[in-house]
Amino acid sequence: MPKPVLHDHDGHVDDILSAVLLWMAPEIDLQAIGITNGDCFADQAYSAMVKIATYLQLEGAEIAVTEDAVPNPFPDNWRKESFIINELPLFSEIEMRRSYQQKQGRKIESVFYDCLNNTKTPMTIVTTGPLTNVAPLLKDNPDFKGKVEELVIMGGAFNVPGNVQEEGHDGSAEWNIYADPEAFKATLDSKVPIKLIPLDVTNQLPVTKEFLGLLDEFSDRSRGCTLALRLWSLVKGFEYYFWDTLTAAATIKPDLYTFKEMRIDVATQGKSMGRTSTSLFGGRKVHVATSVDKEGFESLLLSIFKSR
Ligand code: AGV
Ligand code: CA
Repeated sequence: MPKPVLHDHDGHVDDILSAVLLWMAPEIDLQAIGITNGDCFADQAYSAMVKIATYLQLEGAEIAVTEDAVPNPFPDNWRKESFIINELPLFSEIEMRRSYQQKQGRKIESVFYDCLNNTKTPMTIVTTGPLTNVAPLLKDNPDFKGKVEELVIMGGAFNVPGNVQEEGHDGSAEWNIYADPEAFKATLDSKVPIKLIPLDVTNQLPVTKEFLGLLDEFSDRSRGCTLALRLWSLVKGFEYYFWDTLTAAATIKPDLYTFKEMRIDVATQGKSMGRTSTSLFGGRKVHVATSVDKEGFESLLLSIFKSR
């Protein structure tokens, strides 16, 4: 039986490709995708996601959107990538599928609520952006505890520097947590089992030219590979990691990863806002990914993208 999954993402290149991976993986039954106004402009990322579903002929998952702001907004130049994605020439030929025409995306909170409320099998929630939508869902519905199998989160930095470079910040935090530290804190306060994919492990896997070359080899036969190549090619020129796709893959094939149980906490104020740390006393037990089988991961991605 495929795992029922909800994916909340914030619209950057690897977020979109993670949604595609979860949608295409036979191990997963992706029921809904939520698009948050984090590392994107949500209306642009929503429209791009709809075009991609049409381009790859993917069906079944409802695409939802929330245009509320996050407390600490992502840099505009990163967010603007969503305009470029939405206007990729790749999509100019395709006709919007009728089921999506003129339809506004429903709000994430109602779509996720409906999915959890109706599910007979506990669901896995994957987040590859801030926890702004998922935290209140768990907080306001304590009876959902038995409905959520686990939460798989891309976020945090423990024994490596963070990636926030904002004025007045000490650089110790990872962006998804920094964007809404209170939401992450509230998520830790829930009773749901949590797996975390932090920068400590994603730093080990940059998106390489070699990997893009493999996608290129299949791009004349595979729309999945063509799309992945085009999207990742938009962001080359600086280090771009397999952040969110590593998180999707940890949901699809957890055996590729080593996890360590740790007690963790998060700073919600001050110059280290959003910093995650281990805590000897107190804190909340989570399973933190510490390493991944690089070859196994890359071949998993390739085999999924190649399948369309
Ligand atoms: O901190 C990693 C998160 C991931 O969810 N995002 C990108 C991934 O989607 C924020 C981020 C960090 N550095 C970035 C980011 C960069 N150079 N460009 C765009 N986004
Ligand atoms: Ca993201």
